[in-house]
Amino acid sequence: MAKDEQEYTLIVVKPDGIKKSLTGNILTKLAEARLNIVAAKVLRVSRDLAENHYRHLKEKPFFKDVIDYIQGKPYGKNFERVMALVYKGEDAIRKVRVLAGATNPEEADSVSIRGAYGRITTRGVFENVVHASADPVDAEREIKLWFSPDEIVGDIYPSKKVQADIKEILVWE
Ligand code: IDP
Ligand code: MG
Repeated sequence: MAKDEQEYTLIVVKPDGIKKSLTGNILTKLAEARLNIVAAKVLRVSRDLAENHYRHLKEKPFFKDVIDYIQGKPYGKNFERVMALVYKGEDAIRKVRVLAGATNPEEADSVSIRGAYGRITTRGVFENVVHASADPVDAEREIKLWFSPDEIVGDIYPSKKVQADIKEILVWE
């Protein structure tokens, strides 16, 4: 990658981060990387999205627990949500991974997000508060999975206009 080339990375504040009221702390920590936010939203994670996002873990014994975890199932209805963001900047993927810390919260640097706020549950799930894309290929796949082009500021990947066959949409009363 050329030194001044812009990268994009997906960050997800997982349901444990929402439940522990950590969104502010996490965004403050991420500000250390001096990146730009180009997208943000709060959403419920469908089973389809969860399974697609974590498809590389399909054969792992903890797959079902990780799917339940990202959907917020263990925390109750109020916490079945996440905050998803796209950050842009030079070397964004690596910088965010450093601030997030190692996958296993017990091995993560103690001042990283996962080191400071994560834990391993009694079921053995790494409850590590945030997702952060691991490399450019993952980042592009994940950003396209979580966001549509019109939810992101700037044309980050090529997009096209299509005629949508809209049957019903929700509007304010
Ligand atoms: P990453 O989130 O650091 O990229 P991945 O290997 O992609 O790590 O795993 C996705 C998520 O699955 C982790 O963030 C963690 O919540 C969970 N996980 C990964 N490996 C394990 C494990 O060995 N035991 C329990 N949970 C795990
Ligand atoms: Mg990963």
